[in-house]
Amino acid sequence: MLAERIKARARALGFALCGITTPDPPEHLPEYQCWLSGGLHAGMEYMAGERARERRADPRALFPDCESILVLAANYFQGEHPLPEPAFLNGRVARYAWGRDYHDVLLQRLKELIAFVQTAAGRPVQHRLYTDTGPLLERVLAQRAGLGWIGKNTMLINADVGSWTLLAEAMLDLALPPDEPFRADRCGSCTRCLDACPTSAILPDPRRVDSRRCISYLTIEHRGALSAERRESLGDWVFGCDVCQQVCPWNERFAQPLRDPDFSPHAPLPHPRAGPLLALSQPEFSSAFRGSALKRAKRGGLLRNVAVALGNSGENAAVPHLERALRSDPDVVVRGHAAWALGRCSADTAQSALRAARESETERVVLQEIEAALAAWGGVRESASPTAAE
Ligand code: B12
Ligand code: SF4
Ligand code: SF4
Repeated sequence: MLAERIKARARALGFALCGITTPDPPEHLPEYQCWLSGGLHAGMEYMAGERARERRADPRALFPDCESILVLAANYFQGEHPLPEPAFLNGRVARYAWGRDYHDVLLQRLKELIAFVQTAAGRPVQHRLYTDTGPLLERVLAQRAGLGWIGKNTMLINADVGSWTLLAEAMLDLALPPDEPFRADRCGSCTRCLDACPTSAILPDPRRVDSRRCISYLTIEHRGALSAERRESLGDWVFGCDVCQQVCPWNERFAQPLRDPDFSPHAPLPHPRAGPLLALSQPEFSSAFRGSALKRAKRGGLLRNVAVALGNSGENAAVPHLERALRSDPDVVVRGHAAWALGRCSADTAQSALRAARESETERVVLQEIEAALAAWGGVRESASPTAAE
């Protein structure tokens, strides 16, 4: 049967899961509307416009001749790669970004799958291919194609594979028999992800993530300065966040480490050294992260996050890296966040670096950060001093 042959080919191409669904409107559209009306999309305006809503409401608005949708999931789990010691000098990066940029990897696999579909169907098959690249509610389509359920952390979870998966779709003008939707909810009474989320970004009913609080959004999508409260919430994450998946029992029990070279960590990943990261020029950044998902944060965003992670460590060994960034980084946001971070290190050198920068800095926003950091430094200093503690 054609559908079975296509699924077998998808598995051979490195997709762990493949299901088929119709292009009918998604039944979980109200949850998306609720997410938007609460402002939970934060600054992602591309999720909220009228055209964006219309297209997500009806996949046929994207491709009127669509007869069926192949929904695929690729497993990117690579096993554990603990942070090397001293851990604070390394940035923590979400697993999905350790290897090659999945948009490139999965699009290539989709194209190879389409070549097979056309040969097997014996005719040209019109198609549209997506992997996080179009206005589709991908997880809802995956659940409807039988790939798994949407967990309380809003991830698509499969009982055999877990949730370390990335989704992709091929819309076809070829009729294929749809799979049964996955109706069960295997989360049961578990609340581990809700309890572990460092920023309480997961809202339970209906299942939604408040992007304004989510570390993944803040480190990857948010441009410009972060508020002081948000900076503290990032901990040591410099790109994305995996906490709500790390704690999920379905990943603990069933995630199978994969030897897929496309998703294997490429240097300087999985845990790049914070010092060298904070010193990257624009050309060095472009060259280090060419073909990597990290380039989405852009140089300014990634270096801002690294400065924040070093500030959150409060470690004095971070001072020389932060001092250099405050003195000479061309990006105002990076300099401002480096100043904030220095305000959280108790060494005298942190204070001297802030005072010296106050003399030479010309940008008002950075000067404000320096003043605030000097004020904060006094408090950090007192709480770090043994005399003050007595
Ligand atoms: C915007 C976006 C984000 C935003 C918002 C995330 C969110 N949860 O809404 C931010 C930047 C925070 C983000 C973070 C991440 N993302 Co993202 N993101 C997207 C994107 C582009 C759109 C998601 C969306 O439409 N959100 C709006 C909400 C309302 O829709 P939804 O999440 O699909 O939720 C639906 C269900 O919850 C459903 N629903 C609600 N209640 C119920 C109840 C039942 C019973 C059922 C069946 C359904 C249901 O209704 C909603 C739709 O109406 C998709 C790609 C795509 N086009 O779908 C990737 C995508 C969801 N992201 C992905 C990944 C990998 C991540 C991260 C893990 C990356 C990281 N490590 O940092 C984190 C995970 C954070 C999290 N817990 O969600 C993968 C998820 C793969 C998977 N196995 O689920 C996707 C599918 C990209 C891809 N092609 O693989 N992401
Ligand atoms: S990705 Fe991190 S911050 Fe976002 S919902 Fe999951 S645990 Fe919370
Ligand atoms: S941690 Fe528990 S509640 Fe959260 S998604 Fe996994 S099984 Fe569901």
